Amino acid sequence: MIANLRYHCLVEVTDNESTKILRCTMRGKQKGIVCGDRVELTINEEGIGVIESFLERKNELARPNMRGRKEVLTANLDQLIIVAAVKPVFDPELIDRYLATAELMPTEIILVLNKMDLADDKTVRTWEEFKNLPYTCIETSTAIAAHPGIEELKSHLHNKISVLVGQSGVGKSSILNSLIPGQDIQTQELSKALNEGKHTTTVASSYIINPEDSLSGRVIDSPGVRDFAPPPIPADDVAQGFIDIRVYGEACKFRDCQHLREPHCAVKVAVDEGKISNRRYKSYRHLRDLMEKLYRPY
Ligand SMILES: Nc1nc2c(ncn2[C@@H]2O[C@H](COP(=O)(O)OP(=O)(O)OP(=O)(O)O)[C@@H](O)[C@H]2O)c(=O)[nH]1
Ligand SMILES: [Mg+2]
Ligand SMILES: [Zn+2]
Repeated sequence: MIANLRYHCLVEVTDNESTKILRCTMRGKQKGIVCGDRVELTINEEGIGVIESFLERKNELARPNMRGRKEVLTANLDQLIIVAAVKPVFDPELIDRYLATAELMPTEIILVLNKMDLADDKTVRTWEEFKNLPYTCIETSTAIAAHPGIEELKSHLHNKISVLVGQSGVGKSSILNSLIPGQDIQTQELSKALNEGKHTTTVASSYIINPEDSLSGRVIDSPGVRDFAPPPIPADDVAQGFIDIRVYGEACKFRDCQHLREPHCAVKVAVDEGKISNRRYKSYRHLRDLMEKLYRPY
C-alpha cells in the first residue's frame, strides 16, 4: 500500500513483471490500513480496486494518539531513518524517542543530521554524543549542490523498506528529492509552513529509489511531527529502547533494576563517569514517566 488518502488509497500491483499503481476503495475494517501494508484486493466492473483484507504485519511504527491509545503510522519496515537538523530546532530528546521506538519495534536505524550548511557548534557537540552510540550516523545537506551525504545514505537503502521520520521542516522530503531526482516531492519554505502552522507532507507515501533496479530499495516519506513517543508500553520496558542503558544495565546488581534509586546500579555509575550521557539518562527518565501515565494494562 503506497498511501492511504482517507477516502481511497493507492496500491502498487505487480503482475507478470509489470507494476502499476491502482486506486482502491476501502470498506469498514480496511480503513485502518497504513502505508507499507500488504493487501489483498479485487477489481470491480469499473476497474476500481477494492481492498478485501490486509496481511499480518511484520512490525508497526506507532505512537500514542491524543487519547493515549496506539496509532499506527506505517508498517512492515526494515529501517527507520531518523532525520534531525539545526533548523527549525535541534531536539535531541525527540531523537532519543525515535531511537527507543525503533529499538523496541525492532528495526534497523540510521541517524541523519541534515542542514549541515547551517550547523552550529552546540548542535555538533550533541550530535557527537549520538555518534558514540552504535548507529550509522550520516551528515547531509540538500542545500549544497553536491548533496553531501546523500550517496552514503543511498548505499544503506538497498533492498530495504525505509521510512524517513523526524520533526516537521528538518528536510525529510528534500532528502527524498535528492535521493530520487525528478520526483518533485512537495517541500516548503519553513517560514511559510510554520506561520500557517501546517506540515508540508500530510500523508505517508512510499517511493522506489530506482524503478529500473528492483533491489534499489524503497523509502517512505512521512509527515513531520512536533512531538513523538513510542506507543504505550510498560514503563519497565523503556530501558530496552536505550541501547547504552541496556548494555551497562547488564552489570546492575538486580536483574530487574530500573536504574532509578536502586543500590549498586551500573547505569548510575556509568552516568556519573560520563560513559552514558546525562542527557540520554534524562530522556530515559522522562520517557519512563510518560509511559507510567500512558500505559494501561487492560
Ligand atoms: N539550509 C538548508 N535548508 C534545507 C536543507 N534541506 C531542506 N532544507 C529546507 O528546509 C525546508 C523544509 O524542508 P522539507 O523537505 O519540506 O521538510 P520536511 O521534513 O519534509 O517537512 P514536513 O513535510 O512538514 O515534515 C525547505 O525550505 C527546504 O528547502 C538543507 O540541507 N539546508
Ligand atoms: Mg515533508
Ligand atoms: Zn541499574
